[in-house]
Amino acid sequence: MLDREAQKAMPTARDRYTLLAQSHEAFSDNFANDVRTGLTASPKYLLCRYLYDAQGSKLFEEICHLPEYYLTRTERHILADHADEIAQLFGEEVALVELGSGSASKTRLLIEALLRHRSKLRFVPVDISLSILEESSQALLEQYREVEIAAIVGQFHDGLARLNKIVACPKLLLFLGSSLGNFERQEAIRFLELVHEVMTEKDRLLIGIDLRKHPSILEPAYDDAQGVTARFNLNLLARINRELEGNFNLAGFRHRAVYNAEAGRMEMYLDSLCDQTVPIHRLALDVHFTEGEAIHTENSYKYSLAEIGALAEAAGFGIERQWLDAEKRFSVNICRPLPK
Ligand code: AVI
Repeated sequence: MLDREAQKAMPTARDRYTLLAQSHEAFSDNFANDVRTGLTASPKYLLCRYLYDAQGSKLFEEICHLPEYYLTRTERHILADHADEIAQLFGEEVALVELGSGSASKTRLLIEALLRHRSKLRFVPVDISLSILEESSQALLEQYREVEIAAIVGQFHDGLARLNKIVACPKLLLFLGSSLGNFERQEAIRFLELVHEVMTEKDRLLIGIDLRKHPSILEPAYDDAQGVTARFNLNLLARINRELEGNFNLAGFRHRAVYNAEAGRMEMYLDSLCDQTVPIHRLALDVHFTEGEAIHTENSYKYSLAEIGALAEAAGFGIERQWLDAEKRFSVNICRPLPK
């Protein structure tokens, strides 16, 4: 047991935690404007980043445990098998940065591997959900006394812009869960270019990317038997009701998920089950729907190995290591920035 003096000297979980936040107004203003733009467009759409309010983030956590949603557990297996090898790519000093950290559950594998050979570690999670960020940071700080956290609540671009002010040592940047798949293909290149800009030659980027495969595996992953993904998708309408005084009747819409093989992407929609008009009071807007009319809510792109190579190269990276699971469903890639 530690004596009193030693206990006093030991930093508490609070001392090891800093939160950097984007202003709340900036967030809610964007939401209102983006909902107006999307629901007055033809065809109608809503940006998928708005799926993740506190409720949506919880539902997404549930999705990650579903039997049909193979992505999370497959990536976890790959990381578990190679965490030590990844940790050995770095010297004594390294900071772990996670873009879109969510509950950071897979990150624990890397934190533990890094701590096996180091006495301390700075972790910088970046996420748009404050509640999930605070909850997961608290759990990590309690579990690992050697970890210090500088959490950034905001969009990835904000996180990247602040990164080098808070991290001076080599970095391992994580972009897990095939989150890259939620960008359009050109946007994915631009995003990786932004990441490249904040990296030095000693840094590495670890990206988990879902692979192209048969729709019989993909479609159930995005339309599960328990209806969790349907609730996740419909929560977007519930969020508009909560935050913008919308009047969506959730029973008047149905979740739909289809694989577009040509574009190589899963698409999610909310289909109107009847002709209806939905007022959104805070926007002073009435939105008209015909029966069967869809709101496009998400694209989730899948990549071939050749497409991953081309994507990395286009953004200025070389692929240093690449691991797949035995069924070739998912890939984990270590990207090295090529000289600028
Ligand atoms: C967060 N993102 C990578 C998930 C995906 O697979 O595109 C979001 C998701 N949408 C439906 N299920 C999961």
